[in-house]
Amino acid sequence: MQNEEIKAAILRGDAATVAQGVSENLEAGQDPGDILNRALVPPMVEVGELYERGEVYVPEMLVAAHAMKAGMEILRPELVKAGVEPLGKIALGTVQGDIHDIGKNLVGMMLEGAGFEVIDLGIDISADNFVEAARQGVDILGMSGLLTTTIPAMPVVIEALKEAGVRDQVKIMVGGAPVTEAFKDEIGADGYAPDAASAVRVAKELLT
Ligand code: B1M
Repeated sequence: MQNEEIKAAILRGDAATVAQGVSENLEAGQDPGDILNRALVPPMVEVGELYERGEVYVPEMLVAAHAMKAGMEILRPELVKAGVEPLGKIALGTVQGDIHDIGKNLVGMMLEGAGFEVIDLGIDISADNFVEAARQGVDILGMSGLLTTTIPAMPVVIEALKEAGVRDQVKIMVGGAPVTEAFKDEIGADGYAPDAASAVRVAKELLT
């Protein structure tokens, strides 16, 4: 299948065509890294830019991300076999006491679509679990929080990282509706993104 057809299928949220296209192209001997970079990443970049310009909204971004994920499920083992290096490794979780995960999942899907390896820690994640993820050797630790009552858990995680001696081994990105750039500065995180499209940009900046 032509890359253009896969791209168009992602943009219209047609997961079945994306999965079929990725399978066909792998069977035809196409390089897994090429499929990622030429067919799956470009439409996610495009949808992120459209979102930032206010030309599409969260639902469009979600359907595109779901379609991209259908292709990634097939491609991921082949990327590993081929030794294709991800842009970076990021562990994402919703902070303790908070079970909102729609935004976190969207951020994860957009990051995956951009070529990051994403470890989804889940929801209601304790400081100890974030510390453990940092110890596993990720580049970025991402904390999501949707409640004004739960985002105070973010500085608690940062303190726990310091106490465990791993704060300097990871970059910390924070986000979620009540989180702001000023809050990020106040708690000593490294990056803040207001939405999933800018989370990709911020994650790339944190690794340069
Ligand atoms: Co809740 N809820 N909720 N809720 N909920 C809000 C957040 C609320 C604003 C609704 C309201 O009152 N108007 C309010 C919070 C008020 C406040 O804190 N000031 C609220 C409340 C109060 C509660 C409960 C306490 C209600 C109750 O039980 N009395 C309860 C708390 C449960 C808990 O967590 N312990 C609760 C429960 C729930 C549901 C379970 C029913 C459900 C969650 C389902 C789920 O996530 N699986 C839910 C929902 C759906 C919402 C609303 C309606 C939508 C949230 C959402 O998914 N938005 C929300 C009201 C609203 O926002 N209109 C609300 C869409 C999503 C794509 O956006 O999550 O902001 P968002 O993510 C964005 C950015 O923030 C950013 O990128 C994302 C994509 O663009 N982002 C990051 C997010 N994480 C990031 C991380 C990053 C970077 C960017 O880096 C790591």
